[in-house]
This record gives sequence, structure tokens and C-alpha cells, in this order.
Amino acid sequence: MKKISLIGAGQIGGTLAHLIAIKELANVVLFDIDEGIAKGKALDIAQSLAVDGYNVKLSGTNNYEETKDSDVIIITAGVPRKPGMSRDDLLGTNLKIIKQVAEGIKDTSPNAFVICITNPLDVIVMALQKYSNFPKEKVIGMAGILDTSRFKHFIAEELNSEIKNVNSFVLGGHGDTMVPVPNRTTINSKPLNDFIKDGSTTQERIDSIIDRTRKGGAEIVKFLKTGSAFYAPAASGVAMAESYLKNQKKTLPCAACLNGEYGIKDLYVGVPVIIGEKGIEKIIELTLDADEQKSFQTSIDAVRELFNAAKKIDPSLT
Ligand code: TXD
Repeated sequence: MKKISLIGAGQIGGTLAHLIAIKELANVVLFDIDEGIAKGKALDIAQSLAVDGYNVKLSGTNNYEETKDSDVIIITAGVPRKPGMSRDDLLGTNLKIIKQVAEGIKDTSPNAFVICITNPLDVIVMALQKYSNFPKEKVIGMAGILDTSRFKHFIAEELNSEIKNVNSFVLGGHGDTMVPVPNRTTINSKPLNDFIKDGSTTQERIDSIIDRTRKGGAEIVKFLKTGSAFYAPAASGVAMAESYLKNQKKTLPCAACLNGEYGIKDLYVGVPVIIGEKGIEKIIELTLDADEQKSFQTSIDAVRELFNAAKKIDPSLT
């Protein structure tokens, strides 16, 4: 059985552990600085498996030694937003945390595929790769799958379609500048624009869906008040881990380090990638139309600006 260590056993970490267990994807180690949370959730989920007879081992710890030789590490350690906060407001605190996490995993699981979820995602995953010095193809950020799932959900609702028949993706940074791609969205293989032409929806309603997608995280934070989304983020992270562990070679929108693709070098940003047993096996380079290119560039500029802020906080990131 493979081993997945979850660094952070909070809302997303606990949900990740439960999803991994009921899919029997791997044995799970829950790690948290709050050892009680890690141990309590591991025990509760382990006991839940008796109900349906799933065969997965779970444990909780605050000792990195127990995460040793993980095949996959999924990181949610950090603080989530409170109402009124932007993802970027988390930078200072979560940058320090991700440095600690990198120290904890780099010698104990040097061959792991590392999925970062902690916000502000694009900069935190970039910092994680630099602090850990893991190969860039083995360090990836989870955001695009979540943003895409929100966009698909809203489109399916708008057109009264089954969500599995909605195909699309979101490019760019995990923030207000993210780039849903309506011109590449299909419902039952029919382009979204055809639904505007035949009057099933309007450009204004699609524009409002794009805006709602960009603010999808804040909408949930407003309802929850004490935390942010965790079911959809966890489902998204598990999809990435599964594609790696089962060598599914799925094409998924994720934050990956560009090395010349899209004319960008040495920056993590959301693009379609193929995830297989080697990690990020290919970065898919699309030919963007003028609007997409402009929006993508705006998003890249926002990620770069936030990374510059991170370098001011920790000059070692240069
Ligand atoms: O799409 C995305 N990437 C985002 C990410 C989607 C939703 C949430 N996003 C971010 O994930 C969110 O803004 C946070 O930065 C993380 C985790 O969110 P979660 O809702 O799981 O936060 P919790 O419930 O507060 O859990 C965080 C846990 C908590 O139990 C802390 O004790 C622990 O992190 N923690 C640590 N663990 C290990 N090591 C250190 N240093 C540490 N500090 C805190």
C-alpha cells in the first residue's frame, strides 16, 4: 500500500484523509502541530472504516519522522481566510509555516510528489519548491481544479446540464485574476457560445458566472465565517494524488513551474498539466486568443507581484 502524509490536519486535511481512506488510495499519516487534531481525526476516520470494511491504516502525529518515505505529501498547513480577508493577506504567516514544512519533509521524503494547497497558493507553492529544493516536476499547487469545479458547477446550474458533461478549465493564478476560459467550454461537446447564440443563456449571465467563480472562495468564507472551503479543495487534491499514484496521466489545471512555456520562466502559475508516475510529466501549452492572453498576462503579473512581496519578507527566496 502506498503512503500519503497530510501536513495539516484541519478542515481540508481531515477531509483529504477521509476521501483517501474510502477510496483505499493509500495509508495515511495525518501530521499537525496540534498533535491532538492529527491523532483524533486519524482515530475517528480509522474507526469509521469498520462500517464498510475499507482496508487503510491511519495515524496522527506531530513528528516528521512518522511521515518518512511518503509517496505523496499534501500540504494544507497554514491559516485560512476570515471574512473580509484576501488570499494574499495570508502571505506573511503562511510563508513562515511553509518554510517549516519544507524543513520537515525535505530529508524524510525526498522522493515524494508534493501537492501544496496552502494559500496564497501560487506563491506558497513556489516558496515550497525553493525551500525544499525538490525537483520542480515533483512540486505542484492545487487550485485550478477547484476553480474549474466551481465554474463547471455554475455553468451546469445555468444550463440545467449534468456537471459531468461540462468541460472546461481555469488558467492563471488562484486569485481574483484567475482566467476561466468560456471560449473553450463545452456542454455535451457543444460550445458554450452556441448556448448564447440560441438564447439558452446570455453573455451577461456568463460574465456574472465568471465573476462568481473568481469570488467563489470568498462566497463560502462569508457563509462559514470561521473558515474557508474544504470539501471541493480536498476532492481536487485527491484527484491529483490519484493521477500520480495510479499513473493515470490525467490533464488537470494545476499550479506548475513554467520553464519557457507561455513565454514565462521560473514562475508557478495555473496551466493544464499531465500528472503521471513521474509527477508533472508535461505542461500543455495552449495557443491563447487575444482576450485569453491579456487576462493570462494580468494574472501572471499579479502572481509575480505577490512573489516580489514574498521576497521582501524572506530575501532567501531570491
Ligand atoms: O484552492 C486552494 N488552494 C485553497 C487553499 C482552497 C481552500 C483553502 N485554501 C487554504 O488551505 C487556506 O487558505 C489555508 O491556507 C489552507 C488550509 O485550509 P484549512 O481550511 O484546512 O485550514 P485549517 O482548518 O485551519 O487547517 C490548517 C491546519 C491547522 O490544523 C493547523 O494546526 C495546522 O494547519 N498548522 C500546521 N501544521 C503543521 N505545521 C505547521 N507549522 C502548522 N501551522 C498550522
